Amino acid sequence: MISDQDVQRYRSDGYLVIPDVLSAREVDDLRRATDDQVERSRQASAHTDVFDLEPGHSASQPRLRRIKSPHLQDPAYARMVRHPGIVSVLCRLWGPNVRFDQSKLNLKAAGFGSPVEWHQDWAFYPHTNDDLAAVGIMIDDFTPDNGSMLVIPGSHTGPIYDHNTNGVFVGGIDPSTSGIDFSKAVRCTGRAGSITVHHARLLHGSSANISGQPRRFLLHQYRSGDAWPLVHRPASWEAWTSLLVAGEETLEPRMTAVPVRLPYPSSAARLETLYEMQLDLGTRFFRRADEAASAGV
Ligand SMILES: O=C(O)CCC(=O)C(=O)O
Repeated sequence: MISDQDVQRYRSDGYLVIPDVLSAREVDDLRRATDDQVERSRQASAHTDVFDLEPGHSASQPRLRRIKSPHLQDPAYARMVRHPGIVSVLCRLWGPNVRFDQSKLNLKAAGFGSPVEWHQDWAFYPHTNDDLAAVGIMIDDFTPDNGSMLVIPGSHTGPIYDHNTNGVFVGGIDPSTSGIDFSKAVRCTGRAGSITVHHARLLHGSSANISGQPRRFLLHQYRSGDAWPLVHRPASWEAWTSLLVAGEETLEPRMTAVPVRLPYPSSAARLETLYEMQLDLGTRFFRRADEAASAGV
């Protein structure tokens, strides 16, 4: 459970890093499940419904960038969706009703893990209120060198930035025109088994991993039980209700005065992932691993 001070910090900074939420056993289970998925990815020669591949991926040298919806792939991931240590934090922030949305696992293998350009999750999935957050589970130690997530504290109370390039939603912010002060960025580091909680409107991104240590990050999106999506309507009422991880269902979404920018028009890479969409970003902030390695940083 988090303290009153943590709740205040979340309200003012828009994020928390909470140490040691998972047991060593749970971390081991996640590592084993992730190693299994990397083995399976040897069979993929292009992106699939489950795997997003790094450039240079091959059967002999698997380079997996993302596992999509990992909670549907292995019980070790599925157990994390309703993890009491995670759900209790969200109940403390929002009250008793909490709903899961989806999960992804971003792998940044030692030496070549891809960067994620600056963005706000809210730009992808605005709701009727902004009690939405992503919970990131550190499967490895997150160090200053291995591509751990960067956030801009307090940015969750600011504007929703333009995530379009050439008139198309690319899921990333052009750093050259945004006016954002990136010198304010803070790195979320911690031991394996720790979690991050970041508000859906918080600016965040992460650099390539050119260190010798892997960085695997299991990310869950959650929302308050009374937040209703303004885009991406639920497939069915039953599917929607099955996502509640705490509390009770409601037919009365809470509406608040929140800034919204719709994620349209869609890019051709929309059906792939964030990484593919962000390739269309006009100017990038982070160097790719190959560029960073050749620049010696
Ligand atoms: O993997 C990371 O460091 C950031 C991930 C992220 O922001 C995302 O996938 O939306």
